Amino acid sequence: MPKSLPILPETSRAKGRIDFQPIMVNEYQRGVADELKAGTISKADLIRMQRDMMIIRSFENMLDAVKKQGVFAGIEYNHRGPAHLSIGQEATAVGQCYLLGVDDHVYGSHRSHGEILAKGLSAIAKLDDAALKGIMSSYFGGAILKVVEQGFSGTTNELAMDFLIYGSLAEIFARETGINKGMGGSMHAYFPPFGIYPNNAIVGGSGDIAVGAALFKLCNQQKGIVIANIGDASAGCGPVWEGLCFATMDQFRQLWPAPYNKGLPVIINFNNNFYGMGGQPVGETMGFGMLARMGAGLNPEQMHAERIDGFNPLAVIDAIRRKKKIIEDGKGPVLLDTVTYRFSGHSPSDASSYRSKEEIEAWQKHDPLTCFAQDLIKNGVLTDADLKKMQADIDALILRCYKKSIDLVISPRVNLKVNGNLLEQTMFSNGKVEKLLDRKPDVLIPTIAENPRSKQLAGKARIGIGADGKALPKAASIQYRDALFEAIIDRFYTDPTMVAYGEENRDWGGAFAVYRGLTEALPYNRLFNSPISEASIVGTAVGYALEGGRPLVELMYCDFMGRAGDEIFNQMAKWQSMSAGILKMPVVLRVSVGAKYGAQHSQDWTALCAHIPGLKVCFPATPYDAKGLMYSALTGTDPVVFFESQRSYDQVELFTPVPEGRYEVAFGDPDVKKVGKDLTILTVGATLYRAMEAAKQLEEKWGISVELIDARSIVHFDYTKVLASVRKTRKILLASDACVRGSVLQTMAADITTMAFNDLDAPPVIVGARNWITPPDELEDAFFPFPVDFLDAIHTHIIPLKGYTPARVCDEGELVRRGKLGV
Ligand SMILES: Cc1ncc(C[n+]2csc(CCOP(=O)(O)OP(=O)(O)O)c2C)c(N)n1
Ligand SMILES: [Mg+2]
Repeated sequence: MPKSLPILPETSRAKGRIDFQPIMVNEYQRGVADELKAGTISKADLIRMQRDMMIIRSFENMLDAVKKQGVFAGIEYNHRGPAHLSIGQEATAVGQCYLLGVDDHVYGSHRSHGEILAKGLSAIAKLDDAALKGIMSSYFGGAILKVVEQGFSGTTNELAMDFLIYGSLAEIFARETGINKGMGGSMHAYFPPFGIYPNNAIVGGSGDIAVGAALFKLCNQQKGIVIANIGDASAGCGPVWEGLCFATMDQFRQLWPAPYNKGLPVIINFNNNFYGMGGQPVGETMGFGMLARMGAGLNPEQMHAERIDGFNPLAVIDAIRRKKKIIEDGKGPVLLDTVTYRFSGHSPSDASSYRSKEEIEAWQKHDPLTCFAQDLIKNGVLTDADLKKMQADIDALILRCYKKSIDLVISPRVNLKVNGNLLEQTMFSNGKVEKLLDRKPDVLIPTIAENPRSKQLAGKARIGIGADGKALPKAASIQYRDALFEAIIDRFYTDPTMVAYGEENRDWGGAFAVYRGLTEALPYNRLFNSPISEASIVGTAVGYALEGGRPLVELMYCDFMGRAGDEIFNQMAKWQSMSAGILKMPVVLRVSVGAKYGAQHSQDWTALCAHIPGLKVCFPATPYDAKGLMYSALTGTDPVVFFESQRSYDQVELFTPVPEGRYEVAFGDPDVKKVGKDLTILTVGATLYRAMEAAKQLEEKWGISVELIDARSIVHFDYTKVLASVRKTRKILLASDACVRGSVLQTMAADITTMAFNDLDAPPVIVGARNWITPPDELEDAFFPFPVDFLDAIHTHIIPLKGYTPARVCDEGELVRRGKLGV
């Protein structure tokens, strides 16, 4: 879309051909002798790599025994949770981590115990004693350290290994002394001080999150690279492809200004063990033949894709060394197809019905642990006796950690049955932060006041009602979209980490002109168009936030939320609590609710978001509330789904003048828009204005005084004002544009009934959209709630309105009929 990139028919229509480059397959064919001769890896490091692979193998053998037999080393334990083991895959993890520092971040999958240990052991080998002590003593106030110190004698480095092994095992066993207090568990554990970032139980989940992590590093000039470790079968997941598309966007190098004009520092690494659970990508569920081929279609560099031998740790080191250089030269991203094999089943209950014994045995003959050990012995790096001693030390380490981690006194579980428990504290972090890094924000216009849009707004009234009490012309007053703009631009000038992206965010000015004026003010590295990839818009935002930044992303229509379902519901919502509050998720997701474009562009899905624990959800209806809530969202530390109605973008303020400067509207605080005494109407979103019209008719025609409350936010929601109102009026109607069945209004009505049953003269009544598809705009009055629907419901269920005949029947018989038909 940028005018600097003209699309010309002469070039677009010219005859030509696309030539692909060869993709290397297992190019590395060297061994220990070659590396020693070249002096690339020291003997001590070679020995450590063998040790680390053996630690991972012993750790997982122990878990395998616990899961299958309920006993390890003669000590019984029943582990109820999952254990997806990677026995056989150790060399891929250890080789990958050899060159990585703590600033290099790895994201993983459901099968990442080995990757956690490999990254941790690599970090421990690189950090000095002071750094290790600092990490261990500050992490959860030294709680894990206290356990591992007990009865321990050895070096700090060895203590750190106990810390890592015990902390990981305690995490898998759901103990408070685990690295995520047991809230992450086997599939979601992480430990940021060692550069171990979220492992994800959603197959391919890291495929877009890691791209967002790399975006953070690029946009904020942070050190290190990011690696996504995902399985071969995840190559079929939409979000993985979306992550790849996002990662390879031309704009990074073509449009972004220096020093940001570099490829994303990310390696998408497929740990290719040739199976999903039982399905086989090659020959059955995919068609790529070799996974590395995928890189060929993504950008002219083919993502520097390569197949490498993950059964040889040296081959993996060689690849990471070369690919890191490519990334440091600004030429990322990279795709790797790392060949490996799991001897273990997908999970302990897997009977390997999909593969033969002979196949497993053939791979076992190539077992990296024995093959690498033999190579080390052959080259005089290790002796058999060294190897035996190494195994004995590892056995003692694993047993020590096992005994401590199953002991409920040493390793208790979190008590979730008391008020203020861990999850009550970590579902939301409720922080307030003006800026997330101390850098100067990149802007193109020195001050907000000089922005052309700000100048234009400076001449407008701050409320849409003139001194004479009459409505001003719409253009004379600040509108809802302007109020959002004011909050957003303010944050851009304060928080250097803030970035905004989504579809048509830049030159277009945002789909609904909220961002008009931002294009002039912000360089590409802070405001850009994304691919039409809703999953990666949200998924990358999750990664960006996990790394410490503040993304403001947008879904053009609420209806597109399904495309980003996992990213919103499983990723954005859950990582704060799954990390026991270590990491924050300050993602603000703007979602526009349509009204005019029919069935797939006009749905209010607040209920979906409110249903998922961990998301803050708001739906302001007025410019004042929109600006104040946006300011709260963009200074908070929690994930927010910010609903905006397309009915509202040109709405002027009718209640409270919109201040020019900063102010907050707190989440959870509904607003009494009009005081009344006979009936409470509680609205969510743009329905407020139709409720106002209904209230006017009720007062003028029937003398019923309505108290009008705008929910403003849905999660949180403080019922205090609503209950006080209901205790006064003894009647309440709840209204929104969402389909009634399963809506947030149902929850609110049920809660109000529970809390104020004795104070009510009638049941709380809900007026919403019908449980239909949204019909064309021309028929909207049959579907969305309009004033007449309020009157019908009030007359039928709350107070008979003298002389009133309902326009549409909505009595018990009708509700039963609709229920039976599911409409
Ligand atoms: C989105 C999603 N779909 C399905 C599953 C169930 N599942 C768990 S692991 C797995 C196979 C994944 O295969 P691959 O990506 O190759 O990783 P591997 O298990 O081989 O490490 C499946 C289907 C899931 N966890 N998430
Ligand atoms: Mg696999």
